[in-house]
Amino acid sequence: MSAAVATPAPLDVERIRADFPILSQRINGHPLAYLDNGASSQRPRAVIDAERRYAEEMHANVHRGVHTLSQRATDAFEAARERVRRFVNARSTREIIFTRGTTESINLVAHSFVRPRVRAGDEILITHLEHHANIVPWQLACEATGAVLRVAPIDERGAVDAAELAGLISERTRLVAVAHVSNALGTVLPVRDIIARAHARGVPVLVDGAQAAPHLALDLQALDADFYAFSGHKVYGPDGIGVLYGREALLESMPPWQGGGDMILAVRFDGTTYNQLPFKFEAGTPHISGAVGLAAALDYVSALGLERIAAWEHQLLEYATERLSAIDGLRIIGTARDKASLVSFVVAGVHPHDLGTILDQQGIAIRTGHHCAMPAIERFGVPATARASFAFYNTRAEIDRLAAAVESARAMFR
Ligand code: 7TS
Repeated sequence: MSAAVATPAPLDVERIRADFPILSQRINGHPLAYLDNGASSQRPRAVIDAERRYAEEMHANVHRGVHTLSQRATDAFEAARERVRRFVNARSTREIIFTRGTTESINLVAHSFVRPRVRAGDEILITHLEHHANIVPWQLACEATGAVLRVAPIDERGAVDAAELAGLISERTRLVAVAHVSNALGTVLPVRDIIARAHARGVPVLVDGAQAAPHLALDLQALDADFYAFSGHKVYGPDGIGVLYGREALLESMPPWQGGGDMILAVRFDGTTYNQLPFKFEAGTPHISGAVGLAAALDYVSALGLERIAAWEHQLLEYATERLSAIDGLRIIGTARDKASLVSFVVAGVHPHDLGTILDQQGIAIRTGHHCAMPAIERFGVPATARASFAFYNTRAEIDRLAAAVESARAMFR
């Protein structure tokens, strides 16, 4: 009578690595240890092949030709939209808008949802750990309208308390916009709880899922988010393509933000009628091959299984945390209980940029700096950190190399 919680079979990481041509390179004479997946992850051959096959066999413009190639391209593009819908479990493809990435998705909401709705004195609520892409578009909207940006705090571990955040919701709050996973600290936010509390006050919620989509299984109907944004290049797909999910009723109520081809039904000088969803928000020729590549990437991660991916990445996180914490003078920035697979850290006496350069000489790629989340990093009294961010194709041996290289850098600066 044991409650059978099936443990997923572990990933065959060595076999998986063979799917990623770029990983077999040597960098500066060493095998590449690619630990910068938070910035951009690598593409499996299946994605590269899908993009190439599209270019070789299908390319033409979409939604506008009767000829065979245009029909093929349109079919491939719309099949990619359906693939995304399934990946996030949205109700309808009308809720899936292709964008250039998370940044553009959030800007779309700032322009078409927030700006027309807010008045001077209205509020937009974010958290202290947001990426600049989930800060600056709201600041611009506030400047244009007189609305006010409010910021929910993070604690000394880098965690966000949903009740504390909800306490900052007022009669004037028009939108809550929060990350699902912090790119600078690794914190997984209690987004389900935040959304439930915001909805109880009648406030819609945008979730920045850039760092979540590669690591967590998504079910947007269960999550009940009003908007959800992510990028292809962080989920093992191409750059220049991303997604905005929006609740259909909200998208219907929003004006377009860019004008041009494809987003119209009829254009006359005395007035233009807009196309239906999702095309209303996709002016101009889209990144068709990018969408096709993204669909292939979602096929790839879905075949591996998000549960198995999360299980392996969790092991990598625990191992990296253990190995790095054992280094004298190393301080991990971001120690929330619920974390995704990245570790931000500083080493006493070694500037993060020097560390990044020394590691690169040994073939180890990490990111250093403020990670486009300056307020989050400065909250911890440092101007910059080094960040190792892991994907399912990373290994414990790569973490051993990281730890050894950090040790040797520390010795150099002593
Ligand atoms: N939101 C979060 C949480 C992110 O991590 C990023 C990119 C973005 C938004 C913007 O995504 P984009 O695809 O539109 O650029 N984060 C990072 C990073 O951590 N290092 O480089 C880019």
